[in-house]
Amino acid sequence: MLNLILFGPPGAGKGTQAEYLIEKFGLIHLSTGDLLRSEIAAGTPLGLEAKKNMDKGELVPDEVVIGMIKNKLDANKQVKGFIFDGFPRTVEQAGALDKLLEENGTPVSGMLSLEVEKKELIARLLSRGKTSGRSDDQDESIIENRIQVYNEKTSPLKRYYTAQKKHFCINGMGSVEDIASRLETTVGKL
Ligand code: B4P
Repeated sequence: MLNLILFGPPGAGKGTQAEYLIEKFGLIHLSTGDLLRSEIAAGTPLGLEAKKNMDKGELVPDEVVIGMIKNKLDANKQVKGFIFDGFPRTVEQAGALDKLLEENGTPVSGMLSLEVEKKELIARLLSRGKTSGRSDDQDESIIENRIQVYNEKTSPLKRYYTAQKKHFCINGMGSVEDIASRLETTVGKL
């Protein structure tokens, strides 16, 4: 099984590149951001609670996202693999993912970290904010907070996966096609 983690700060291109990787490698896409947004759209208690964190650019509590991922793994047993997009985002989430995948007998294959300059991240998110309707993409101070939360809580995961020899840096600047081709080359070596 191929289990890929697509990693990077907000606006690095995780969701964008996931679409290419799913098609190329036939993987199941698990985006915690998308799962949370569909809970919000459905007006569930989980979604209403998560929205409070998301609107401020803060992370949703670990137990909420870990529970969502567990449900999805349980519902997809006979598959080629998964692409985890935006998960894990904390060391606690990474530990939980290792445990869940261990129970399934299929470890993380690699963590692909998209590296993008901060100025470019802000420009991409503000641009998406004009059409997406996402409140967390429309206000520069919320975007700044998301980047700060990434630097403090999520970026330490690079060390976590480096210790497992699973961390791969990918240049996330340039055209979507060029970045997709860099990712494909790296995944081909796993
Ligand atoms: P996410 O949905 O994961 O959103 P994101 O970080 O903004 O990344 P996304 O994948 O959507 O965007 P992309 O970079 O592809 O998270 C949203 C919120 O949900 C979080 O802030 C948090 O509150 C919560 N959450 C989610 N997961 C969580 C977890 N595990 N734990 C706790 N909380 C969690 O694209 C951005 C824009 O750039 C797009 O418009 C795209 O078209 C553009 N773009 C992409 N590549 C480009 C390129 N090469 N050139 C130019 N533009 C490009």
